Amino acid sequence: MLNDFTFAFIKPNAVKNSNIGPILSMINKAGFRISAMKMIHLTISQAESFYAVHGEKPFFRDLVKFMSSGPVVAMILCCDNAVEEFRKLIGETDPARAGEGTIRKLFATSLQMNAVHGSDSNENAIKEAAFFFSEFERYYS
Ligand code: IDP
Ligand code: MG
Repeated sequence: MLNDFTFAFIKPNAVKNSNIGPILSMINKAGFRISAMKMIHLTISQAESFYAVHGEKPFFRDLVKFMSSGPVVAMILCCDNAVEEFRKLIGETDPARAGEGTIRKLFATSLQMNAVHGSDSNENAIKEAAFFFSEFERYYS
């Protein structure tokens, strides 16, 4: 897909570890334009809504606790084939399996605290972007 976008956030562990700057630098160097960005501390109920698809998983409660433990930096990122390109840049969910030079390989502290989120489909990118941002907070498409 041309000129499309994905939704991403920098997770609380990477924010706490002062890795916002290095991660944004990698995102820009990889050719993404930042169309929207904000720092936000999710409530437990907001984290539950965002990860509702994982509601039945054994790691759900801990994930929600982690995701509401501190602020995240939420973003809408634009480039051609954005969803797929961003998933390549961040690497596998489990940092032990993530490729060398990927964001998760470099900045994850565990499987749960894997530094960044990236949408897994165009449909979810649209939903997740709308969860965090209004139309007035977006500057490119
Ligand atoms: P993704 O973030 O690569 O799309 P998902 O399977 O959608 O991976 O899982 C969402 C998030 O839940 C992961 O990024 C990670 O933070 C956490 N997670 C996934 N699987 C596990 C697990 O087995 N144990 C603990 N946390 C997990
Ligand atoms: Mg996912």
